[in-house]
Amino acid sequence: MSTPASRGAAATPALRDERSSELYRRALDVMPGGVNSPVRAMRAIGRDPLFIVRGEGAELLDVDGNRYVDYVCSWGPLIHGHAHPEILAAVLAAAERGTTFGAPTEAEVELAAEVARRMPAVPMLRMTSSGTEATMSALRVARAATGRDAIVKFAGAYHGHVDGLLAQAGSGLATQAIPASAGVPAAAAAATTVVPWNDPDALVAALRERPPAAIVAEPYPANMGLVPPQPGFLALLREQADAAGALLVFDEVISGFRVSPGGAQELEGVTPDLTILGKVIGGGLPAAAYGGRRDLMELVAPAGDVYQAGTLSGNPLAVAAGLAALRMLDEPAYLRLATMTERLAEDLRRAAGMRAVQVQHVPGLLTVFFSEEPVRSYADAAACDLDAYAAWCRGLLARGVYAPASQFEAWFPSLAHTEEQLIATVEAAAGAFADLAAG
Ligand code: KE4
Repeated sequence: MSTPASRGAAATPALRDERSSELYRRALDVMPGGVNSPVRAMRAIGRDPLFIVRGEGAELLDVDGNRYVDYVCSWGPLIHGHAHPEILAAVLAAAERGTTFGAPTEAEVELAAEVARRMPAVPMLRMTSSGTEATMSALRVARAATGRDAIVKFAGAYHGHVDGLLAQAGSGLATQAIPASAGVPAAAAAATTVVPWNDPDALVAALRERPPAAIVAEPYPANMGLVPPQPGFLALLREQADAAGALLVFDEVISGFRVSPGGAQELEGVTPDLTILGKVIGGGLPAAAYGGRRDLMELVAPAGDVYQAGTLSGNPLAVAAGLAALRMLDEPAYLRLATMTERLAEDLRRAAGMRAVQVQHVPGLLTVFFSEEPVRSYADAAACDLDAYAAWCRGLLARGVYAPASQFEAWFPSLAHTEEQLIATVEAAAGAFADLAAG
């Protein structure tokens, strides 16, 4: 299937987007910013959003007939690409039996058992419909278990739009954060301490000043772009959480089931007390979960007195899709995804030529930072050449490659990406870099 990208590094072709523009005008009249989630608006790369009509494997087709090799893949769920036949068949078979019951099903038990088999630190879980819900609930468990209110999070990490976590560091080294969004109560933000990622001294100081209920971290942060932990930093989180009497919560909504069968906690050999999961666990349908130590999860209603509920939690269609997705993720699949990611990262770095970029990657995730130096924190990521990234992204779109419309996101290669599409991607990247060089 040819894409504009397969035409290589030709001068930036114009992107036809009349239908998208017309739909966007209508959407602006009925939805805030014309979208149902901010990043889709593509404001960070200085263009209007593209309206998608279908996905096929690793490709997207938009309403103007443009075809793209997709590296957003719905921001992570689509590790098998779009409309995978085995996932579709599982969802259709479940749908024929009804779409939701508000009652337990055998498949939910099977999914929880599959997660427990992959993640020994998650012998018990509760499903939700979004990562935000899962994070909010996990922190409620941590607060109930410790009797503390404070939470430590890292600058640049995103755990969903939980009030208290939409917070940014206060002035100086003040532990009490301030709201990072309108509408967040100051008191909610004040219960959060925001610490720079990969900064051991700041972490130790913050824990000493205000021992928290929990430290919450993406073990492989992918919401400031992909900024892996420095060697030993995750082990330090475990050690410092124990020393402070706090829980360690790993948000593996992105890394879970993607970077390895048991997520980042398996690759890094660091065991959290609670784990947050999402995206791949739903196979492309709305599903997420939080889970962990049995003594903690037994605190959750109706077993315990931490209340949490959800009309569509463990929805049969999402569970069917999630089970189908996980069952196809065997060792050869993970090896293939890791090898593909490493090669794509190398080829993108080479395509940049004289342009200073840092291509940071872990299995199944990568980010091209427009930076002279390695990116080890949110401050480093924010110092990247955001305008150049935006222009490069527009050049990729014009050449048939749909990359994340923000320097602060990761690319999500999938098992559906073919050799031809990877080659076309690198050709398109070279062309977009050449445009930048030509000014
Ligand atoms: P949801 O509430 O969007 O299902 O999950 C929130 C969440 C939690 N934890 C991590 C590590 C996450 O990355 C996310 C959501 N990821 C973003 C993209 N980086 C979703 C895209 C969007 O917001 O539209």
